[in-house]
Amino acid sequence: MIEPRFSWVYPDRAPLDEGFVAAVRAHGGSARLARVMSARRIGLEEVDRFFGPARDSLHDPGRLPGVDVAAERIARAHTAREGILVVGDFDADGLTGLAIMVRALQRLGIDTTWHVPSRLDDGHGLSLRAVQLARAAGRRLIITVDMGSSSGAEIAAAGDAGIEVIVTDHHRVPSELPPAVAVVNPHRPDSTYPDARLTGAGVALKFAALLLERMAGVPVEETTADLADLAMIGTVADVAPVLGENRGIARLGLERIHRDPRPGLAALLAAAGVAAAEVTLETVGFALAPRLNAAGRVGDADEAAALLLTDDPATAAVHAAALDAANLVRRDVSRAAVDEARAVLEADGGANGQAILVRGPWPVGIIGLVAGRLAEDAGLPAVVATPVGEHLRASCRAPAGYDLAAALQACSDLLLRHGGHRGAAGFEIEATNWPALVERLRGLLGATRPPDGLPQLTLDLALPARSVDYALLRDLAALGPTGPGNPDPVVGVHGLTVTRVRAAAGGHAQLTLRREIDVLDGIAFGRGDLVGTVREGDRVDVAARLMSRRFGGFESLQLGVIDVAPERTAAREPIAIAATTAVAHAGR
Ligand SMILES: [Mn+2]
Repeated sequence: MIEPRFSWVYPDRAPLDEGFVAAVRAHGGSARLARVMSARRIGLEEVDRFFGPARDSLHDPGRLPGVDVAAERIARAHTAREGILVVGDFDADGLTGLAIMVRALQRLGIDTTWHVPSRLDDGHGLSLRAVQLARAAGRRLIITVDMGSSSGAEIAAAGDAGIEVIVTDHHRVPSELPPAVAVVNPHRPDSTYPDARLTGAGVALKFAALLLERMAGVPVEETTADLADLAMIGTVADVAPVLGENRGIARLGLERIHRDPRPGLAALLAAAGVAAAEVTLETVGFALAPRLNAAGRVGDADEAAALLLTDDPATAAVHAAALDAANLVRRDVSRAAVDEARAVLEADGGANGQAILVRGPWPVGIIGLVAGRLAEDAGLPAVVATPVGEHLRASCRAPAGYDLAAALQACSDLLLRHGGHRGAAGFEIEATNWPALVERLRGLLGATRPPDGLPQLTLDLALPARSVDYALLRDLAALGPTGPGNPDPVVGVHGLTVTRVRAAAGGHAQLTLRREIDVLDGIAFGRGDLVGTVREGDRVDVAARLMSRRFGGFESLQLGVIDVAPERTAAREPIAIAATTAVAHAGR
């Protein structure tokens, strides 16, 4: 009996704008590609930039709010031979952004030191300890990276100590801007910057390029191409959508790392066993970002900053080995914590299909990872709390369809502070309020549970099996580089007959699927369960990513099968992909 694991969400069937399809076609793209682009909100005005060289996707850094005042203040520091302290967040976005800023200032000949606050002792934002460090070192100017918009109190304290602060950040700004010399942040209410999806490292990249142009005549394009590898890592690590300017940064970053990986990244890639020439955004996500983050989670984030700042291969190798070791510890500690959390949950009587809420003595640096794992495995929201000082700190993760930020907002009377998004959030709470929170949050999250209880899977295209071929794979490759917010398209392939299904090593399943006269090969990663539920002769639809398989010198299409459903025969009707094409049919 075939039971789909996901609730499939079909693409919009409304006809596309003819002008948009024509513009995509003018660049060699198809109507099917136009359909996917449109679903990702790539508009007509963006089509030329989308297909053009990567630099076309980058906007003028002079349009970022606050840059003029900030650049003037730094120029003054330069003239007066003042030193500057750069403070960056301890995650991969903050660390790569810090490396960009420090490298730019050093290239200008400015005496620059840096500091990374501790996740455990300081938390996010500009810490008072950082202000004290600046004071002790006689620094009169601090530049923040990937933080600071909400650090009004600390910035005021710096001011009292005669230290000025320039904020560069991409987090939401509070209703009152902090008392900084300048706040460079595309989310400022008065910002006219065209694309607010930049991360902390992205903002640092733009500002660094502007500084080097204004103060040293280095073309913006040169700085951007040189430091885009670092901004690309921050972008992927912060799960910012790889669309618009971020996609331009990702393209330039990949070019940079393929062409000439800087020593720190080369060493980290070697430790991960990935060849620099083979780096994709996926390898950035699973090989580079976790190793850079590991230091801040289970050790000292300075190690990661030092790695990104060295140009000496031998020094880089030492830092890379330390990060790799930290990553192994992080993995072990996370695994153990996931097991413990499951045991705690069992003892509490389980999640009862509502939401998982557990507390335990786990390192604060990994509770987000543990919550993510529990949420993914159970298909339910998960909240994992751990004591920090007098209070509990918690990380929350939820599958699509839930809204954690709204649920926490409704519990704000019980919380010390909270923040986040629909799928990921965090809070702090007095331990005495924990039982009340558990009860209320279970009720709130249980009530917003998606109707059929299945997680959603969004299809980018739904096509009859005969329309799915290697040409489609090549056609959709124009979307790349794929990554967060711009994933490999998922295609609903309709009307297939299973001719063979067998288990493959590692818990996977291999499928042979017949369409009219030939067959398509499928591999379903992590779906060993299909071997017991799918039978030869079954008529099915599959949801799959298109993959290229090299075999005997030939490239052929393979379906990366995500889900299998019984064929839908009802309500067959054409999908209007565009007014000028009426070829595709698909069941719904
Ligand atoms: Mn960030």
